Amino acid sequence: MKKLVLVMAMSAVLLGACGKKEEPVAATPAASAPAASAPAVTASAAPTPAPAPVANTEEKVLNIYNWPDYIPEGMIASFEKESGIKVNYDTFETNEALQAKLVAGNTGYDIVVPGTVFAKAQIEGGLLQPLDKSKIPNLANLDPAIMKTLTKADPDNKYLVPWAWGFTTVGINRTKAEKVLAGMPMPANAWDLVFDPKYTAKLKSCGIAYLDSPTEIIPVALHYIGKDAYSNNTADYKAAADMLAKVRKDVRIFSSTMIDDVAGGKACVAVGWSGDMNIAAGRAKENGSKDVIEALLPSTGALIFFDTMALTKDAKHPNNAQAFIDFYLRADNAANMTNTMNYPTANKAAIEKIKPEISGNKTIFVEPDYFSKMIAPSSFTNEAREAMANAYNSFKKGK
Ligand code: SPD
Repeated sequence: MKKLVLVMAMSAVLLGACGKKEEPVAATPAASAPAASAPAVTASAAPTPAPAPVANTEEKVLNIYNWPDYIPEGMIASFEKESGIKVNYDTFETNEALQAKLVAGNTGYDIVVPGTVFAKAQIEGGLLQPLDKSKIPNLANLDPAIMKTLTKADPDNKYLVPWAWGFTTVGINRTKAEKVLAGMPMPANAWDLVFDPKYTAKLKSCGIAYLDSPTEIIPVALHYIGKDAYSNNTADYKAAADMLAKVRKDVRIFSSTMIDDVAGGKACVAVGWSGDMNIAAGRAKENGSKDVIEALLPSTGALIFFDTMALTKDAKHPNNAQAFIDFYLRADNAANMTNTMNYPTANKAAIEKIKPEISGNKTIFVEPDYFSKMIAPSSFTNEAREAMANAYNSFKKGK
């Protein structure tokens, strides 16, 4: 019961945070809403027999391209065993890398997992193909409130199925950071730890890590300086680059796979993803470290993201891909992802299967009060992406 209340509150708040500029959501799930576009049935029409199920004649292969550290061990093997489909599973580290593959074409992948901030343009650019929802009955397990937030990127929920969501934030090895701060109080706003030279000058000695991508670092930098994280104003990008230039010399690690850097003590503060910071905390413990590692909840908020499964426009195995999506959407599988990867699922049916230590972790299932501070995802125009890339490259080069 407590978990049901939790998911309802989460959905409501998430929607509030992410749907500020949108229409209010209908209270009924999409599945039970009247089908406005359904053809009218006339009294004289004979009942149409249900079509016979069509056999899946595709070769038994599926090619998936996902983020690293995002799938529970054994999940692919169990899908392969059950379906007889051989899965080739590769990973990419940034939305930019996935975008470049999709634009080049002939990716060879059937399922890709873009963040919604990129997926909107990918849908508009014809890089993805719509799903055949009749092949994915477990779509019914998804939280309608979250699906409504995804309509910002995918207006009719035709292309995207949520894999997980999370937020970009500050991670800390409190034990090591406090030591080098030597009595200097922790800032009220955790973003100061990674963006204010007063802190970075000290923390550099225990290691500062940043995600290695323009569209990860520039939006949080914009937010830190009080600008729209998804600004379309190129002057804002110059301001973000100026702020970042002041801390450049203190940043040691640029990586989008920083779990081991944080867990192993190479970085004591990081701009990273919530779930990865929680994985790092767990991994450090498993390795016998006594250091306290945490994902922080900055007082000014963090940036929410949604990562979503989609079919590439030239997927050779769409039926196998939809079979996998349906498998992933089973409550047990979605719960297993959240329980092991520390990212919340959008699968409402899975919520009651989430372990108490995960559902009770406020940096995974963020409390409603904090949600109101979260920055909702938006999308980038091509011009904004270019301005971001320029700002980021000059920052990284130190010029
Ligand atoms: N280890 C899984 C990381 C998933 C990160 N996706 C983040 C996209 C943020 N824009």
